[in-house]
Amino acid sequence: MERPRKNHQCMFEIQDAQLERRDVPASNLGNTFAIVPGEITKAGDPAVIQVKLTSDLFTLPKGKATLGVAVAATTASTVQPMISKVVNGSNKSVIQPPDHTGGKAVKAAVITTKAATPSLLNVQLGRGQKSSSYTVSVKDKASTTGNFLSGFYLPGDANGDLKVDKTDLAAIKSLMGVKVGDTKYSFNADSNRNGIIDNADMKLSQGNQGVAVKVTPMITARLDPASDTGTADRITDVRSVKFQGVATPGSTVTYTEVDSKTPPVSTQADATGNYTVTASLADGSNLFRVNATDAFGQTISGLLAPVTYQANPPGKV
Ligand SMILES: [Ca+2]
Ligand SMILES: [Ca+2]
Repeated sequence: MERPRKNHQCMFEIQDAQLERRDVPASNLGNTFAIVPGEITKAGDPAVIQVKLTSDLFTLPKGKATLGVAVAATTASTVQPMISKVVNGSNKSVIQPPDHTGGKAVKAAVITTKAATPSLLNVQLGRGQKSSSYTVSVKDKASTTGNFLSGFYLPGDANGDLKVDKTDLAAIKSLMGVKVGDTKYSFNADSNRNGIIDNADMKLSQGNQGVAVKVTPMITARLDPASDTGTADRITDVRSVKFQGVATPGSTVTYTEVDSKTPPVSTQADATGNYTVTASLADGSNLFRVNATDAFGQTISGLLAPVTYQANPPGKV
């Protein structure tokens, strides 16, 4: 039997596979900039997620912005998470009241099990203020326990480059009246993600003009070709191999061999997000888990393809 869908339910897909990405830029994540996991551990008790806006990672020309957040269960979880409140450091609610003028309650033609209606948040970062903190409380509709993901996105960023500018206004304007299910429908242009692109989305984009986010929900990890002697097959006779990649600027990147064959190594991504790390190899196969933790509170984790140390690697002359 199919579960009845709520009229107001709109799609917002966040998959835990996105936490496991490796070696691929997150081009399909659009204007989603952070995916933060949470867990409801006790039935009836909300889970609490802390996020931090920092002046290094968020450009807010008017000192304020609207951000969107939605929660969804992880693949294995039966929890039905919903945002119960979001407060700032002074314990004041920052959730915008629903806009009843724009939302025409379009029934989504394409809906996923990861569906959730986002909440829009009014966030601030005053001039000279280094950071501001927010607390998201998430409870389960059916009072069960389980794991979920919170996805944060930038409303008004129609082309998913994590900047809101005139290009985005033009994109939204060109899609006025387009509904979910139409071939032209753009998830990113639907700023409030209610299934129809209209004036409400335009207003959000206008309000967020100039806002930019440098947090990115991805990490790349590439074995330096110079560390892969002989054939390019990840079999090498180099003991200390170099990896290069990209993560959120300033994030801490850690490589851990899953069976602790070698000690973990850490580095910090630079202001443009680039990092390099040198890890030592034990004899035979080495399996590294990569973690990147950024100032917003997001950790991205991925498992790399194994790298093997061997005295005479194939193709070595
Ligand atoms: Ca944009
Ligand atoms: Ca909309």
